[in-house]
Amino acid sequence: MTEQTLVIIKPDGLSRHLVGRIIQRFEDKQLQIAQIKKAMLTQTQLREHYKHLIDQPFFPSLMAYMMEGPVLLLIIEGENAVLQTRKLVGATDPMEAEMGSLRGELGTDKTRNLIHASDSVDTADEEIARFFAN
Ligand code: IDP
Ligand code: MG
Repeated sequence: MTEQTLVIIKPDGLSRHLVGRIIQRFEDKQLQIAQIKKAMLTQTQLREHYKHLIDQPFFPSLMAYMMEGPVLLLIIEGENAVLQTRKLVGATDPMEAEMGSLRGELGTDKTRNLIHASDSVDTADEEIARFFAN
């Protein structure tokens, strides 16, 4: 089924100049970019986006990381886009992510793991509304 999902290329993806390589992998898998924009995320957006992690000890460093520079927000579209994108991105911890995945290949740190991807169709709808409301 055709779906849309939200991808965020996190600040280190931009500062390490990995945007082209990351987007290439989505295109290779026949996923399309429906919308794309560069933005600085706000504390309010991030507290909502990561509300499931607010009590975690790493939450302050996660917030600082996500606000250290601009991010790239993408709506990715295609067949089974939610699951396909999660597979391409790989497990949260780059040390556990499969080598063929983006985090497995390019990531080195459990917080600074380069990319966000929505974890379900419902979450994707919510996150697309949050970051592409206007
Ligand atoms: P996900 O990004 O793979 O969906 P979540 O559990 O939703 O993983 O966590 C959101 C983000 O919080 C992760 O991508 C990562 O940047 C950070 N994070 C999650 N768990 C940890 C942890 O155990 N240590 C440090 N950072 C973490
Ligand atoms: Mg998540």
